[in-house]
Amino acid sequence: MMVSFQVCLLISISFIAGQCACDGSADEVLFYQNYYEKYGGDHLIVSDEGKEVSLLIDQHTGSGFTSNQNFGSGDFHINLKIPNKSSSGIITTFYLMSQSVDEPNSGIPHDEVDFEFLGGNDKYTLSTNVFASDGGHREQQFNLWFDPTTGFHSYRILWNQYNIVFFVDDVPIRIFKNNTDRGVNFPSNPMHIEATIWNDTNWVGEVDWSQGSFTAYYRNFSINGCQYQESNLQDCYSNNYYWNPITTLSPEQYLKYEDLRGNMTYDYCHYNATDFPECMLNN
Ligand SMILES: *[C@@H]1O[C@H](CO)[C@@H](O)[C@H](O)[C@H]1NC(C)=O
Ligand SMILES: *[C@@H]1O[C@H](CO)[C@@H](O)[C@H](O)[C@H]1NC(C)=O
Ligand SMILES: *[C@@H]1O[C@H](CO)[C@@H](O)[C@H](O)[C@H]1NC(C)=O
Ligand SMILES: *[C@@H]1O[C@H](CO)[C@@H](O)[C@H](O)[C@H]1NC(C)=O
Ligand SMILES: *[C@@H]1O[C@H](CO)[C@@H](O)[C@H](O)[C@H]1NC(C)=O
Ligand SMILES: CC(=O)N[C@H]1CO[C@H](CO)[C@@H](O)[C@@H]1O
Repeated sequence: MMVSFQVCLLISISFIAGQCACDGSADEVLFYQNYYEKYGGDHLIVSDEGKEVSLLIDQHTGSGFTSNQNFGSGDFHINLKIPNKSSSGIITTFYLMSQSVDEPNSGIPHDEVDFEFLGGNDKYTLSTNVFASDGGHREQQFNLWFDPTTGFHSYRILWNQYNIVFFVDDVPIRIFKNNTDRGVNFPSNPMHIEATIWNDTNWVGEVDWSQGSFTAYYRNFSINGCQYQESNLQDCYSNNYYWNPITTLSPEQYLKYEDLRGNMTYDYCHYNATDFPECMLNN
């Protein structure tokens, strides 16, 4: 079953009304239709009648939300604005995950596909990572071509049986191919969506709590995903879902992708190629 409430509703409504509401603004999907609070209590605030959520972290706690459903494939997106102050030590995220953050011992293999902003003083590094039933360690990090603190930008993860593609404002910044036939691990378990704000002193430095609290803002809660129900993972590979036949970038996308590779500031393959067969493959 396709969980694209926005699309489905729009089509049925516009048929009845005989007019097209296709710009997506009229029937925006609201937070609680697809997500719920994971932790943080009053540090998670839903506003603008459900169209916006803010996640706050202070010395007491961070906060986060998670999707109602698990998915077997999809084209997942969110619009995000990260904290606009010196935020060393603070991490703002949007990611897919096979198990819940609070259930690390669930026995479900750990698959994860991450966007993580590593807050800094002047620079805001965007880190991406892939876990595939393993410990991850596949970081690739970028400096972006805009300031992610001043406005909302789109962060998107396409996940089908051929590849995972990370997009920022529709620019592909990373491709992780399914090369399981060549010994590369690839996420293969149902995943849900999470978004959090947290701190990690070891990874990104001390937090200066004297700055006060830190807030990230999220919008655009529609989900284009194949909802996972027990035993239908193969159905999620069907070409009836528009994202499944996507195996390559368009020439225009590829040019932008190549351009951005020059702005990669960290590549796990550079340091750790021998541990990861995908680093040895030249595609
Ligand atoms: C940072 O964002 C807050 C709202 O979250 C706003 O009130 C404040 O003016 C912003 N500060 C700067 C320096 O842009
Ligand atoms: C690469 O980074 C530089 C400096 O941070 C920036 O000026 C440029 O726009 C970036 N290019 C792309 C394609 O992101
Ligand atoms: C990865 O590709 C193989 C074929 O090479 C396929 O059998 C498998 O189902 C794919 N894995 C996922 C998770 O889509
Ligand atoms: C929500 O995100 C989708 C996918 O990036 C985009 O097509 C759509 O225009 C966005 N909607 C809003 C209201 O920003
Ligand atoms: C290299 O990968 C291994 C796991 O295969 C991990 O334990 C180690 O921390 C990684 N090193 C770096 C520098 O990422
Ligand atoms: C508010 C919050 O989540 N603080 C955490 C920051 O990181 C330290 C070290 O990992 C934790 O102990 C805090 O709980």
